[in-house]
Amino acid sequence: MSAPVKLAYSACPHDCPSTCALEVEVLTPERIGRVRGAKDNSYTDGVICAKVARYAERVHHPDRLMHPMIRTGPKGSGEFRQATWDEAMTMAVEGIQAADREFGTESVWPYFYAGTMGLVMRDGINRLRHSMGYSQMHSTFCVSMAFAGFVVGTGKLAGADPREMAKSDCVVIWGTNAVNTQVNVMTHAMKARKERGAKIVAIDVYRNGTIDQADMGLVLRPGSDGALACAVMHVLFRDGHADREYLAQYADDPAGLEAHLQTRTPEWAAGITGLSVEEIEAFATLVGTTPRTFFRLGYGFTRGRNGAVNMHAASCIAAVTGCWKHEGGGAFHNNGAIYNWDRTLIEGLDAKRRHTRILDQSRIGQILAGDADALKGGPPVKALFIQNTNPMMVAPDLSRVHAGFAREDLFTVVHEQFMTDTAKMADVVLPATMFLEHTDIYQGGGHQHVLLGPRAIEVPGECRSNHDVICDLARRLGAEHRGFDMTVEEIIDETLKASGLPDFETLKSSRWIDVQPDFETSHYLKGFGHADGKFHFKADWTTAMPRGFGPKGVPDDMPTFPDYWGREDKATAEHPFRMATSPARSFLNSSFTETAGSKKKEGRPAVKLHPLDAEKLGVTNGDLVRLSNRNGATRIHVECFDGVQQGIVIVESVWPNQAFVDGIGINVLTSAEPGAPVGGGLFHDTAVNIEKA
Ligand SMILES: Nc1nc2c(c(=O)[nH]1)N[C@H]1C(S)=C(S)[C@@H](COP(=O)(O)OP(=O)(O)OC[C@H]3O[C@@H](n4cnc5c(=O)[nH]c(N)nc54)[C@H](O)[C@@H]3O)O[C@H]1N2
Ligand SMILES: Nc1nc2c(c(=O)[nH]1)N[C@H]1C(S)=C(S)[C@@H](COP(=O)(O)OP(=O)(O)OC[C@H]3O[C@@H](n4cnc5c(=O)[nH]c(N)nc54)[C@H](O)[C@@H]3O)O[C@H]1N2
Ligand code: SF4
Ligand SMILES: [Mo]
Repeated sequence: MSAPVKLAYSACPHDCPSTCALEVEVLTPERIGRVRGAKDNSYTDGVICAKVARYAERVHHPDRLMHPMIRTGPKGSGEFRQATWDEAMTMAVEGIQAADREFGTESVWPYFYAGTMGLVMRDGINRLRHSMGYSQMHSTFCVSMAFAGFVVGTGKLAGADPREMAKSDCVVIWGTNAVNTQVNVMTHAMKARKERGAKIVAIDVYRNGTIDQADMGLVLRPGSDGALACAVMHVLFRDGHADREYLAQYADDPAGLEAHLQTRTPEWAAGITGLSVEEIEAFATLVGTTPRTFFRLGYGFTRGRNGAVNMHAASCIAAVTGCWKHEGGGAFHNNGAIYNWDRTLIEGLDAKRRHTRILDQSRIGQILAGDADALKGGPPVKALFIQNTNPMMVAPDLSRVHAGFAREDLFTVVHEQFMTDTAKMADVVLPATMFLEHTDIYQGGGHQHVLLGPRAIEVPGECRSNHDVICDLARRLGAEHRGFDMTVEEIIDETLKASGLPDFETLKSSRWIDVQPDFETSHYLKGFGHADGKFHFKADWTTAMPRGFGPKGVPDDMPTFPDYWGREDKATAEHPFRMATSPARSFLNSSFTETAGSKKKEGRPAVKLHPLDAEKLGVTNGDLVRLSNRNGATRIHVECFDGVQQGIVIVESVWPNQAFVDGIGINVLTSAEPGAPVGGGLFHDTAVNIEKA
């Protein structure tokens, strides 16, 4: 018998609401084997996705960056030479200081997102930013519209315990392709089906893996969810399924809502959504007659111009039926507000300067192009320091982004695990550790655990963690904050205690802490999060945002009551198709596009096109077509697919630019217009023209 394999405990660091508790086989001090989900974590329940189960492929990838590099060829050429850390950091500091000297501190923009969700490694960059007075960043890639739309109704970014899905009689998976993006939603929903005969409803713009698993699949037009939600509520009031007693106690204006919905009939919604009246009636009757209905509201249906309105509208249904009263009922989007983190130390909030400008992450193309409005009237951005994100692939309006990164007068430092499309544009590239090579803490957005991910293996090559690089940069730049002199463990310990949680050692022995509030709080039975304790059918878009979400721009015609807000990028004669860029199963945003296992599963970029549309265009499977609109164009192969409505096309995933024939990815078509009311990426809201290439 061979020796028992050593197991390390960790947490998945990726930008996925599941934040799985992991068990990692440690084969040698440097090598891992299989990765599994922890069985004794009540949310993870022993299940993780396939791409992380094969994580050895990513940690031990032959292409991992191992040494600092300095660019020798033209920007983007990929020509670099190896350098020492000291040489690379000296150059980084000189570039940043040169920008600062000539154009002021705001010309330096530390830029990051959620490549790791570890609190120290993700957010520590803000400590450097604030202590130096560099430009701030408004995070809009992902959650801004979804959070705004949920919080405007409930008053709080929290909801029913997602594990309660297993006790539901109907689970509505709305605008999230959970089979691809957060497999644990399916674990709990499937338990309900197996044990209680629960019905699963999935609502999406194409027949994907989640719809395949559902008892009822609604495939509607992108951006039309507000119409569906209103028609459902119309039927609920009409047929006596509205819980009037609950509404009188818990909602702001049920009478006003009922009157408003008079004209929002299933016939009206059918015209907007492309669903049949029968489908809408059947869905409404199901949720109206099933007290324990759980609404699992995702991100996907908020990535459009009317996204926040659609989220609010969907969340209103749970208030109309009063399903919040029941175990296994209610709504859930994200649990951000159950964690009472004190972020002062990690983010250096005590050093924050109030008047420093805040730049929108999704508008990086405009910002680098010198657009005065995007720059908030301030100086140009002359130096970028990037961790945890790959904007050359994932940001909207890619042609501007590419042109911006190519600017000769822009100095760019990228700290990365791989030579990504963004790293290729850098002057200095620094090699980063992966989560198993450093220690951090994590919070589950889609559940209720704080988890510890302790370092499990040796650091390969000359890789350094984000914390180490930030602290070194701070020393060299003369940034002052006590956090720069602390170890990760010390920061975690102090942060846990300041946040009312057990200390580092306690977390280390328990691996995770379950911080789910009690049933009455989670179900808002003591009142919703607004000052009046009510659920708000009447949305006040000017106020309802979670802390720290910054700029608001509320258009005059943004609806107050839930509605269909016809703001989406509509099909026109010039751009007759509407495109969503839904996530692929084996990639996670721009991550895993480098691993062989994931690449093999995903093949190549393709546009899913209805067979009748393909016929009209005179194309078939495997043909190249050109997708174009005002922002740009790119060519892609056709995959005929009858799981979409005619006129709707799906391109799964953000691929590396070079995976496309023209060397530019799908976000060349995505608009960088900020979504209302707080900004946000419009990744699933793009009108395009398609022609045979
Ligand atoms: N077309 C289209 N575009 C989209 C989307 C879409 O659905 N369609 N989705 C959008 C959404 S929701 C998001 S969140 C964004 C995300 O897009 P990205 O920010 O690119 O997402 P990730 O793949 O999570 O991570 C980015 C990088 O972080 C690096 N990284 C991971 N851990 C560490 C670390 O510890 N240190 C350092 N220095 N680097 C690390 C990884 O190697 C990876 O290259 O994309 C957006 N873009
Ligand atoms: N495998 C995998 N897992 C991931 C990611 C990934 O890229 N790949 N990304 C991670 C990240 S950063 C995030 S934020 C989460 C996001 O996870 P989700 O909440 O699932 O959100 P999206 O991935 O944007 O899209 C989900 C679904 O919304 C659909 N959709 C698009 N427009 C509409 C619409 O108007 N109405 C409706 N009803 N549906 C619509 C899309 O077709 C897609 O199937 O997933 C995370 N997990
Ligand atoms: S499901 Fe999400 S959190 Fe869990 S292992 Fe996969 S990527 Fe990580
Ligand atoms: Mo995201």
